[in-house]
Amino acid sequence: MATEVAVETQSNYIGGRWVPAASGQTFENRNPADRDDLVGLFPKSGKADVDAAVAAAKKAFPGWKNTPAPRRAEVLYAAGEILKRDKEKLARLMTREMGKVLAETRGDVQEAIDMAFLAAGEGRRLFGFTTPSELPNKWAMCVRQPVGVCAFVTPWNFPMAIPAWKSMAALIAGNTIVIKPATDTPASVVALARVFEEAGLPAGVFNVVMGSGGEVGNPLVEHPDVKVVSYTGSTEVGRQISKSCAPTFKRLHLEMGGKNAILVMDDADVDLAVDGSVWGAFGTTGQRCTASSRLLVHRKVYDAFLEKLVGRVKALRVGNGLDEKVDMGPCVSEKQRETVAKYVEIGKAEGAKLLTGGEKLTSGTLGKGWFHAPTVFADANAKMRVACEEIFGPVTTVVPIGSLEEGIQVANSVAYGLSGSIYTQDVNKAFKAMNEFETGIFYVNSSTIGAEVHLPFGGIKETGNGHREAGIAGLDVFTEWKSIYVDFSGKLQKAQIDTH
Ligand code: UN1
Repeated sequence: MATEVAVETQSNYIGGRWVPAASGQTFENRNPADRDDLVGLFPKSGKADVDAAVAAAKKAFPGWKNTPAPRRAEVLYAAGEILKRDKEKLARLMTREMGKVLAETRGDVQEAIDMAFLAAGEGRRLFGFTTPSELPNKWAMCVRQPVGVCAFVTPWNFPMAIPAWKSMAALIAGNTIVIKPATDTPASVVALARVFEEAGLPAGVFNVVMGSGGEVGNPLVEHPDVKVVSYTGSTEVGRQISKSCAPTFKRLHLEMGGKNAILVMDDADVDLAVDGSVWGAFGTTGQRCTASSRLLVHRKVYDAFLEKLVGRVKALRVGNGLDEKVDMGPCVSEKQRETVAKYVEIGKAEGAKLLTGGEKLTSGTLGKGWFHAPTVFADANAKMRVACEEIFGPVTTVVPIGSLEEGIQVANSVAYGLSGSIYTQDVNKAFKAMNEFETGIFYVNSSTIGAEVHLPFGGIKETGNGHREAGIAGLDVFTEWKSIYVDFSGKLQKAQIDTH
């Protein structure tokens, strides 16, 4: 694939200005479908750049906080309109830097548009509530207030949607931001910053610092002037960030791994279940926290399901995501493809049956990228590593089950709890699974992916730490509740004491 635009050197965005890293150095961002295609050079930043960005965000905070929320909303509405106008261009850039197919990068930008409009709508709501006081002539109410400077460390699999989930919610609530995008996908966040700039967001409210986790992420999450950290990525890094935030009692929102199960019951519409499984397992090349990486299939439909599944997976067209005929793009990087290859070996060694895939794709132009065949393991038992650990690539593992109870037990046997799904025609089974799956998201007769922005997104167990993003619930991460009592009785009244 030919390079579409001249290679540009991008800058950090600090205090409303585009500035190079203090080090003067840059790092390369290459197309994972074609390593000859250099998407751009991005600033290799460090602590000095982080300090400058946090200082800019701190300085901008009082002005943004005191801007009425309906006025803040106007900027977000404008950002939503610009994203709509530029959707195709942004989607192409994202496919080029990250690899997922155009239909999906269009969806990623759409998720940012949806989030902009959802958050903007909150500008005229941001509801607190009033409630009767237990004392006469006393008023009781509570309001949401912004917390301060927020630090975001964002992943490469949803290069614009996830930064938008976090940013739009934080901004409407009156916070300011420093974001460190994944080094595999900085261009999409640079593009988001340009959208905010054009929309009229005041200088210093949204700042971008690019570079590695060690050199930028660590000083950012440790910075004493940062009040909220929101991180999406691996459970391992989330655990480290948790420790970094503890000494200064920062508010921390974590969105981490998943090993999401689709439970296919004996009464399921098998074709529909296969549709959902292929989409959930191989959409985004399996690189979603919500990916359907486990398929728990009732023995009565097991053979029929596998036959259809394998047929469909073999027919998937793998290639450069800019080609509209392609179904699945590459892994995001060589490192990610190595992880996939390692798990394929683990699966074989543990005795799971490799039904299709299992190899890197290197012939012809595919050899220029980090392609891996869509891979299905079957006849696995629930304890195998390929059935328990997050792979984050185009691999799904099928486990036979004998009953609803066993399916739920196996689904809940992993460390994670993000998304789950059941295919059944029986309303009782659907409700039982809905009630008993240990996940933050659940689907009936639909895949494990496809969350919409106006519902809370997040998981339990080792997926999260009790917070949610998107929806109205997402505002909780970025606001402090303030309870206010107004006594207009003209005398000293004592709660809990005068009343009893
Ligand atoms: C993720 O996998 O990191 O529900 C986010 C979905 C998308 C978001 C996924 N809307 O799959």
